[in-house]
Amino acid sequence: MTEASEEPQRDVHLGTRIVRFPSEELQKMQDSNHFLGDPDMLHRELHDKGYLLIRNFHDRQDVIGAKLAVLQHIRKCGVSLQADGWRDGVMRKTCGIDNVPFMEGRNDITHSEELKRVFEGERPYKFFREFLGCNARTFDFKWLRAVPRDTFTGVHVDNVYMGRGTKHLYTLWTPIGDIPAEMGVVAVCEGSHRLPGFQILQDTYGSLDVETSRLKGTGWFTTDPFEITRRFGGKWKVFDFKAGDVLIFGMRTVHMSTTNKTEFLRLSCDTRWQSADKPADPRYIGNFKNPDPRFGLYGEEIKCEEEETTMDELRIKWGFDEKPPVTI
Ligand SMILES: O=C(O)CCC(=O)C(=O)O
Ligand SMILES: [Fe+2]
Repeated sequence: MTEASEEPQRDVHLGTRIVRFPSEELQKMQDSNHFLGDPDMLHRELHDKGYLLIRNFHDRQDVIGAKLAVLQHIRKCGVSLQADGWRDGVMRKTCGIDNVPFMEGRNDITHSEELKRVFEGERPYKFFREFLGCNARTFDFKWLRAVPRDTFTGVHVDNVYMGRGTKHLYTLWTPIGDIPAEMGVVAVCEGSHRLPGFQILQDTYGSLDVETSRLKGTGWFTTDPFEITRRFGGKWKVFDFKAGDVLIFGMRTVHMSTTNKTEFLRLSCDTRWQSADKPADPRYIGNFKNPDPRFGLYGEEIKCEEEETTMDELRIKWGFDEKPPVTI
């Protein structure tokens, strides 16, 4: 019996698709905890699959402490949370992307004691020191996210946003709380960083710098996960995360997020890690200016001005001009 048939299936919203999980189309990630302490095997796993799922990477209580701090901050900032139930992150009915605070960059909440204990704590430093075989550094910039209902991150590779330093840069995605697939987790396309079928995507979209190319919009290649598997191959994978679990992947792994279909605000933070002695993308270390919401989720509403370009135009230039299929 396959694993897919042992577990009850649910509907998970993945971009423009509704997919049964677990199923052939959306499989469950396997963790790599058995390789902890063996950097060579961890590198081999990351090379084979394009991601490492590590359970209990952070201290669970520390992550729960960080969750409370973020929710308190959000509550202070406005009206996205219900007066009762805010401690669980229950959203008001009216809560949407426009009334959750933008928390990316370096600010009072990203660098609060509660969050630093997790995101710049001894555990990630120790992991990356061993994994990299040298001192590790993390960007000062933190991508702290509060994601409301019906919202998701589209398909992308991180290289398009942060490719100006070492290519050996790693994303550490940390769910802040228990986050099942229905609430908005990162979905990775296994094999997308190295399979020959993805070469054309990696040589075009994957090698883009969204700022130098003056791209307007999200920086996402598509919102349809199956456009990726149909054109290039790979397998979409997700997981029901518990507080403390993390996902690690490199700059060329194609990923997106599932849609938050719950009443709870989805909290997570992506941090970046690399060797301390390799060049770091200067936009995210030291004294950077905190960003305006520009790319990702917040890029959706932005209008295009002259000499700027859109993903639709670039897709035509790269030969991906067929319109994405109408879905659902
Ligand atoms: O949390 C999300 O919605 C997206 C996360 C992501 O793209 C990343 O960690 O690189
Ligand atoms: Fe990403």
